[in-house]
Amino acid sequence: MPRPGEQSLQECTGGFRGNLGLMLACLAFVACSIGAVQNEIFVGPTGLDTNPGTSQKPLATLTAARDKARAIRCHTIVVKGGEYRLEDSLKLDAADSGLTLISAPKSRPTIVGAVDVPAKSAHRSIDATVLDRIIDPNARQLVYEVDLAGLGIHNLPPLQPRGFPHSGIQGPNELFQGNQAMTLARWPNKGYAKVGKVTEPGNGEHDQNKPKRKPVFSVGDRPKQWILAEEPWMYGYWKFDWADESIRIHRIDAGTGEITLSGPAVYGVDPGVPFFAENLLEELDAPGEYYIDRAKGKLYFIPIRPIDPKSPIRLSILGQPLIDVADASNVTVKGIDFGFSRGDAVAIRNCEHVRFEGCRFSNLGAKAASVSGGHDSGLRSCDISDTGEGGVQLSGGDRNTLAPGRNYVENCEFSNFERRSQTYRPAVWIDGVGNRVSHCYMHDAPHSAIIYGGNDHVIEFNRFSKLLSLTGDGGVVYTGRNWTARGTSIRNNWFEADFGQRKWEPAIYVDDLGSGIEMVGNLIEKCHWGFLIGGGRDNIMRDNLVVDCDEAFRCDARGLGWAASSRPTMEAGLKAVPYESSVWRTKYPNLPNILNENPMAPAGNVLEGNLLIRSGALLKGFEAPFTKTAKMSGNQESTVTSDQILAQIKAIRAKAGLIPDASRRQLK
Ligand SMILES: [Ca+2]
Repeated sequence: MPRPGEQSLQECTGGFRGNLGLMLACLAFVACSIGAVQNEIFVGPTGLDTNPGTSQKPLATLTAARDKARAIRCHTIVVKGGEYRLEDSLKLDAADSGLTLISAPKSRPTIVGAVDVPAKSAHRSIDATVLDRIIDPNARQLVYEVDLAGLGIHNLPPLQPRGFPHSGIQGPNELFQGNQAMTLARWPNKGYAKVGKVTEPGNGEHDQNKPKRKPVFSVGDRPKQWILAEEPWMYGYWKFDWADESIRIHRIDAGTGEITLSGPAVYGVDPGVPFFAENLLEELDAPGEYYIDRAKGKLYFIPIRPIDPKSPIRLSILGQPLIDVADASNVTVKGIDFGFSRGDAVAIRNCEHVRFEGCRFSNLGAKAASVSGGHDSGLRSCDISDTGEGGVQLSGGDRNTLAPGRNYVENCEFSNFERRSQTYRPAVWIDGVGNRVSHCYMHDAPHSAIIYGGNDHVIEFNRFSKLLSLTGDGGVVYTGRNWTARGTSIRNNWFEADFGQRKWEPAIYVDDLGSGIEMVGNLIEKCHWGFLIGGGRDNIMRDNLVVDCDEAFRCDARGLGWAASSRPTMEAGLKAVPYESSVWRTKYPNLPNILNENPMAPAGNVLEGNLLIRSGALLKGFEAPFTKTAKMSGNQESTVTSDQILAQIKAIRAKAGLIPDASRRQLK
């Protein structure tokens, strides 16, 4: 194995072609090496920032290592194993261009945004004013107490609302025992209770200009015991099974237990919908639950397993990204783990050729990464799991000029990436122009894997399984409601099995008049619907294999019926981009004249060479205006899997999903 410095030099000399920034960075590296003073800076949790930063005498903090790297113009920081606790983001910018942060051989350093809660600081609570509030008397003897204020921990912000309407948020202070996230004390402990009689549904988005009316409803007698709760919240699917939302409780009627929420849910509240209540000391009654009294600076919890220093208890604190890279080029971060933080692990903003490779991201309050602006930057061969608010937000590129971002997420595994908000927090959300998600494996989450807008992205060779497990009306790969979000290619993906609840869920969903999407060579197995095309235009479905699905294609003309009212939204989307400009006209010739046609009607769709195996009749799910205007040829239906088709299926499976490269092998 090359030493980190040698590896960096190889990468430098291999990448000279036409990149001045990289060339300068490499020249500085070579000069530094020739100078022979120090071509690697070492950092380790047991080091000292007054050390010289050698392997034997490493620095202690990443910030000191960055500053020293800048000062002596070296470009390799070797990060020794152990845990690095950050109180603020490690910020990298143009001054750090050319820098590589790499784990020391055979070690897995971890960068965290949490504080340790030492085992010796936790003791069984004997405070009767606390314990008597806990409803289950058997739980009272299980509760541990920690004086956070006494430990100097004061950064305890109030909870933020989460769910469908609240993107871009951070998690609360979360407690972890070992690698497991604990749960804000809640009722019921698992699953959901149901809303009873609704006295006032509240006004949602449809009359948002009127004074807000707070929802009022009954959920039975249990809330009568929450009267003393400091900051009770409810999380629910208040109207639809694709729109979750947490809302603070404003008032509980002591006599009836009736709940008044602090504000309306986005679509109002219906009787019978699922919810749970959380952040209640009264409901601290199960292993793994915790509660923080912010006013007193006290933490109460019931451990998942006996408290053991080998399985440390951590409280997430940092809301900002652990590493924030802005306006830099040719920065590589390799072989480092990130976790136990309230916000995103990583931000990559307006960068060129910045890459995180072979990193693990887990137990985060928000996302693994946000990649915005710049170009040719992203994540390669990383593992992302147990994140609160999705996996990666990926954008870049210019919708005015259609210049591509070429930012990417490749060869990454994503699982349980909607741990807190459960809808519309996909593994990757793609925006902008010309970005790519390839060779990823996305599985085990309640809603979509990929949601995209913008233009000309590539979604290829990915593998998907066990998605949309709790929610409805979503697709594994989803877009919609925009005539201009064209040019994305969804190709050669393997939709393995186990999607949704067999109600609504297609593998590929081009919702409400979405248009100009190319879907080619995908293998879709054991799904409810293979494709749902919501009445849009210029969509191409070619050479797909649909196996053992209830229906292969559902293609409607909703814009002529119930979705006709969305025309203003569609026209607003059209006017938001220069669709009549020469660059747009050249690329999307069907768009400039759209308003002179019948734009709400399907048109220009193509179905060619698709093969349906035990997936019903091709036209079963078509509406007439779609069928009439689509170009269809060479599609086949079959009940048997011939050897030739089996070989085709195996070939798609073999090429899709993760590639076990050197960085992935080190993750195992
Ligand atoms: Ca509970």
